[in-house]
Amino acid sequence: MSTNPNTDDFFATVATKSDSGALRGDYSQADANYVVAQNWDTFYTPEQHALWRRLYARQAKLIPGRACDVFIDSLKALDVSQGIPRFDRTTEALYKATGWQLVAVPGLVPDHTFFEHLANRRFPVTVWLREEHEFDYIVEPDVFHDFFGHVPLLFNPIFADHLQEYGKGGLKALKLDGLAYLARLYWYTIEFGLIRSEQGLRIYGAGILSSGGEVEYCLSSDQPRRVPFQVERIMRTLYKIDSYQETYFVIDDFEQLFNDTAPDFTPLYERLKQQDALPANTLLAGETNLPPNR
Ligand code: HBI
Ligand code: FE
Repeated sequence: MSTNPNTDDFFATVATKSDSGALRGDYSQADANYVVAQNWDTFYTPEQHALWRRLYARQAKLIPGRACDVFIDSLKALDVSQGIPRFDRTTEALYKATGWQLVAVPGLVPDHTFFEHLANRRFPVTVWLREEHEFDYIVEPDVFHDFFGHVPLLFNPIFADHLQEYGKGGLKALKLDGLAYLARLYWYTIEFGLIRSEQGLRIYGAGILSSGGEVEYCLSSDQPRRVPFQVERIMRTLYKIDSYQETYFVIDDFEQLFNDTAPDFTPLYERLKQQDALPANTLLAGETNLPPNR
């Protein structure tokens, strides 16, 4: 784990959990890449499939007019409303579409392992499902967050290419002591990103799309800031892991995400190490705060 003093809470949390062995999930059967068998036929109870159906139904009702088109279209095509999906089935369709595969993991995996998977177009999906009392809120990613939130976007070729590049960038960042910065980029895009559309702001971030409350909040509330995407600004900005975000960053399209994160970040990391991090609720002088959807 990084000893960089800028490291955000999320990673401190993960580090603590890893060190104390308190990560949720059964890691005893995992291979060297932390991959396990999903064991779909035996692992899940009827009650867990029923809980998935309820989670799915709630989110599916919220997303029309709020999630970006590719998320809505891909989710529909995935046809996973009726129970926890079989990863191998999805992989068949996904591999044809963008060359990505899903791999089952016991839960959070080490940074290096996570980046290795992405760099090789494998998306790690947690096997276990949250419990009933976590219906509204869960800290660690479970199968509902990982699958429902992340997998639909992997059907978009530009997003899919971006995520692979992010994985390669992660492996580089580990060597350059830039992980905290790259993690902020991931957080404010892949997890909590907004995107412009002709009809107004739309969501593509998985952390929002798998959340019961934030889907509405991020687009309609007057409280948070909505700031045009800018890589260096994001990498300077701390984030909240235990509340709705105080700032969302808005991309124009997935090409922007891909293009603006293509450069070598080595000089950027060096510059960032000389600067203080910005609080999560910062609005810089001259920065646009985009209005909520009406
Ligand atoms: N492991 N399963 C899993 N899912 C993640 O999103 C994840 C992880 N390990 C590390 C990690 N993310 C971080 O390195 C990135 O979010 C930056
Ligand atoms: Fe996630």
